Amino acid sequence: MDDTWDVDELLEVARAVALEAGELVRSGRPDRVEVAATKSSAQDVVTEMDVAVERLLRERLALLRPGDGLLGEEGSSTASATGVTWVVDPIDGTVNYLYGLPSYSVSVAAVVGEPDPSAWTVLAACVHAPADGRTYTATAGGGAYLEGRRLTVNQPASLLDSLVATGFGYRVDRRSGQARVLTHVLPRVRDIRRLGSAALDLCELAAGRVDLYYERGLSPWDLAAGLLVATEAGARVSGLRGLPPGAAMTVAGPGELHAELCTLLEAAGADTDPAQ
Ligand code: LIP
Repeated sequence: MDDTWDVDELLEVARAVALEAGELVRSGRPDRVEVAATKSSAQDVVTEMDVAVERLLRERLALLRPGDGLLGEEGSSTASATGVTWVVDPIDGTVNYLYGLPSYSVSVAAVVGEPDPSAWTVLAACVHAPADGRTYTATAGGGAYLEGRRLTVNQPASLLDSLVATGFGYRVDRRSGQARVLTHVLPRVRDIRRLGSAALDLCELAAGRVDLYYERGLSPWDLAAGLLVATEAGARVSGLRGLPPGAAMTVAGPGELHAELCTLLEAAGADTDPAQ
């Protein structure tokens, strides 16, 4: 691992800002969360809290790491003068947050290189779940942890024994294609779980609470921190057809089963949308 960067210092910054943001998310949640805006569809919602948390992350990171870049789900985009860029999702699992379901997280990662899954190296990551206080962390080459417990992915005997997490997009055409792919996957696995936060899906994989994960349509901020946590817990994380993980497809899991799931998804054309 390149020792140019102090990954432990980057992790401490990631943890500090994720926990502070998580406290704002938790303590500031109104009884009735209002939708402030929508994005790719009327169901792709942004709350006032998403915007407020990204503002807090932007302000804190500018103070703690002057000159670093920033890429955030709610519009933050600052070029890096230091080589490090922070890739943040203020609330990953916004619909769960809107409904008061616990599976949502603050996701913070420090990367070097372009802040794109095809070009970046993720150096440090923190995924914090405000609803129950779980905090997942990882550094490049330093392992993945849930609080003080080192994480290792499960090694299920077969795909049919595997509990598989996935997620769905917000556009109707994308969702109909994902439903078709599900008909190929569901009969061949133990069961499916749709938790609603990609960052937490990847962390649950790292913790052995699901065996595999796949999803089409992830943005860099959905993926960055969970990618490092899962990788440092021993997961292989990729796209399909030899490509890196990213918007087309992200597949994560232990070696052979990861490859078996990729083969199944490639045969099902899971990295494409139905023709309009
Ligand atoms: C969410 C992703 C999740 C996906 C959801 C949603 P958001 O991100 O983390 O994997 O299935 O549809 O996109 O929009 O809540 O930050």
